[in-house]
Amino acid sequence: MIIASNFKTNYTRGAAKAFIKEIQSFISQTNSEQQVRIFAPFTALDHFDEVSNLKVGAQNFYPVQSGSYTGEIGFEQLEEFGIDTVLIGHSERRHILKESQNFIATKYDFAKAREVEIIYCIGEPAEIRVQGIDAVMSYLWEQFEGIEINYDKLIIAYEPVWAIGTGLTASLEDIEEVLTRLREKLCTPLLYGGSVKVDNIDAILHVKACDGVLVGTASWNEKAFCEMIRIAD
Ligand code: G2H
Repeated sequence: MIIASNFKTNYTRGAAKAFIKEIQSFISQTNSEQQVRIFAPFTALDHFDEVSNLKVGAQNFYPVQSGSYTGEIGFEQLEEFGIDTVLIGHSERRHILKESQNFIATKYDFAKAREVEIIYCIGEPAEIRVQGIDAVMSYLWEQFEGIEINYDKLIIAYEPVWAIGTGLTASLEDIEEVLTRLREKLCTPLLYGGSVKVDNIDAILHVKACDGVLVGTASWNEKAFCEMIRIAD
């Protein structure tokens, strides 16, 4: 299973590095076989000890190696720390930061050309969800516009927008229905994200076609995140 934590705009450099170290030692001590990802803030990126099934990733990047894009982080700056997994298409970047599908596709092409792992996020807002599964699926497929899905390092995270950071989790039936429909066309790992927590992770990981989770809020606590990895084991 893939168990990923998205720190979003949280953690100081020191706190994030301490978190990563604690998760590394938990994985080593327990010999966990889960594929763990931690999407830390840029300020916490560093050279971390190698733990084979744990990768520290970037939540974002600007699709250039380097250049004049004030305030942005280019790929050269990620490569310095050996970052080889990135998040693209997260709903907070689509909706709050106003990233267009066109720009998201440009970022995707750029990361794919650099052969890094991509966790590509998709998800529908509440007003689409109430229209039923067909409306949800056509909304989700639109979020693949410009995305070359035949990529062996692609992971999809289905994160309904109305479930993100709200404490509202999609029902197991809804998650299964969406993931099963995605599975018909995609042979890449499929994750669920949106208010995953210690109490519901086991049931979610047992959903058909679910290959893991992307966790925000509930993972911002070392003990809780370790517990989620343990439950997945
Ligand atoms: C969805 C998720 C992590 P949360 O954004 O990507 O966050 O678990 O807080 O809903």
